[in-house]
Amino acid sequence: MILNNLGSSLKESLRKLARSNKIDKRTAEELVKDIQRALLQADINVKLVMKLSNNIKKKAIKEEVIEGFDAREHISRVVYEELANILGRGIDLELKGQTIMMVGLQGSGKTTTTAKLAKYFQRKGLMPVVICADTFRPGAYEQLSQLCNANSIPFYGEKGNKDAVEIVKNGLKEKKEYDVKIIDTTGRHALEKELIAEMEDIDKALDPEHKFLVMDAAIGQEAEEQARAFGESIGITGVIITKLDGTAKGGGALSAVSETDSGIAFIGTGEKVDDIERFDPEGFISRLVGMGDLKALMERVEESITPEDMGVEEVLKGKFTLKEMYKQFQAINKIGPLKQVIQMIPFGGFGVDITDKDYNMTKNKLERYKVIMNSMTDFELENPSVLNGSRIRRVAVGSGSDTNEVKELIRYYRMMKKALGALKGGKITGMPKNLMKMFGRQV
Ligand SMILES: Nc1nc2c(ncn2[C@@H]2O[C@H](COP(=O)(O)OP(=O)(O)O)[C@@H](O)[C@H]2O)c(=O)[nH]1
Ligand SMILES: [Mg+2]
Repeated sequence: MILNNLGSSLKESLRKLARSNKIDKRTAEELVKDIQRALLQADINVKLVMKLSNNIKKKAIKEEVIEGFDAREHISRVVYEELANILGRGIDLELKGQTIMMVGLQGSGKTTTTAKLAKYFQRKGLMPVVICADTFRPGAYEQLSQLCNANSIPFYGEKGNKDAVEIVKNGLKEKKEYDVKIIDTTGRHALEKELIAEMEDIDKALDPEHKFLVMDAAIGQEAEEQARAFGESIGITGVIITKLDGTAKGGGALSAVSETDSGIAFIGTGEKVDDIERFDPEGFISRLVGMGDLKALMERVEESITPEDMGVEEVLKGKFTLKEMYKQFQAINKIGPLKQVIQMIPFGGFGVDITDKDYNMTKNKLERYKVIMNSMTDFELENPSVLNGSRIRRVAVGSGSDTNEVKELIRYYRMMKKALGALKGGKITGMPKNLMKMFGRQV
């Protein structure tokens, strides 16, 4: 998917830049060409690519490289800002009672995503109910009610009733006690007048807090027209891109976001109800340009393992010793597919692009680190700063490793501690501190 392909080519282009303090015109032009190729291959809209590359070129050459940063960091920031302009800011989705209307063409993944969203809210401790307002597609009622039954999601529908607006009104009355109401609507094969008219009627009857446009990652360039049509008729508060697990490049759908006055709310990454992720453009782009995405990791971690597993309470109190890190290493295995998790961590010395070979190495590394920590005393685990040369030598011998590896572990620990410190202070994007500074953030 786009994340992998576009990500690795962007990273490759950026890697070509020497670690110098100057960017000459020719280097900038070559880089922009590489980036253009990567974006076009990912199916990003041509107009957007041209606009973006012009801006990158202008800014990369014109703007001074900020003191203390090298050319690569400078250009990363410019690329980051320009991509952020396309993808929009992330959308706020408050965890409270609300009504959400799902729209999109037939086959885009509306019904599946409706169930996924309900599940998402359940995981967050809310009580969602799903209402089936698709009266057009044969079997729509059965599909959604079965999906809901199989996943313990409360459901409302009226089999045989062709009046979608009436069903929605009845459903809202009948299911008053639920806090999040998610309405799955009809789709068509193409944009048709009837479809738009029905969406407008439901929109009026519902007055929903959110209107999510569901788009298939494989859609390509017609995404733009679709997004514009839905945007103009009912207004879109967020886009959900589905099937990003497949081979689709996703660039069409991504480009279409700039046609709606919104951003990407979620991405769908599989057929199962749990295969949905909240989308965070900052994190996404950070990953594209080769920085880790600690925020997405944190969200995942929050959902799949208990706070005790991660020693969250201690960390929030400002306590993060090797003991807490040890706990976290053990917990990481529980969040499984480790590979996915690791890709989101700014793993510093571990390298950002993870191939299967690297991944095994990294997994082994975590195991090695655990062995090393097992050779430390409780006092050392609780007070890592006491680990001086002689202690390090003792630990190295005791764990059958060498002092460099022990030092590497300590460096990793310090990096994590720093990252968690930033987390405590509020926003975290997984960006190194100096980059956050470049993006004008308070650090
Ligand atoms: N691989 C994959 N398949 C998906 C995803 N979302 C939906 N689908 C599949 O896409 C097909 C159409 O989905 P459906 O929800 O019925 O689309 P609707 O017509 O818009 O309601 C179904 O076979 C789903 O299983 C996704 O994120 N990944
Ligand atoms: Mg459907």
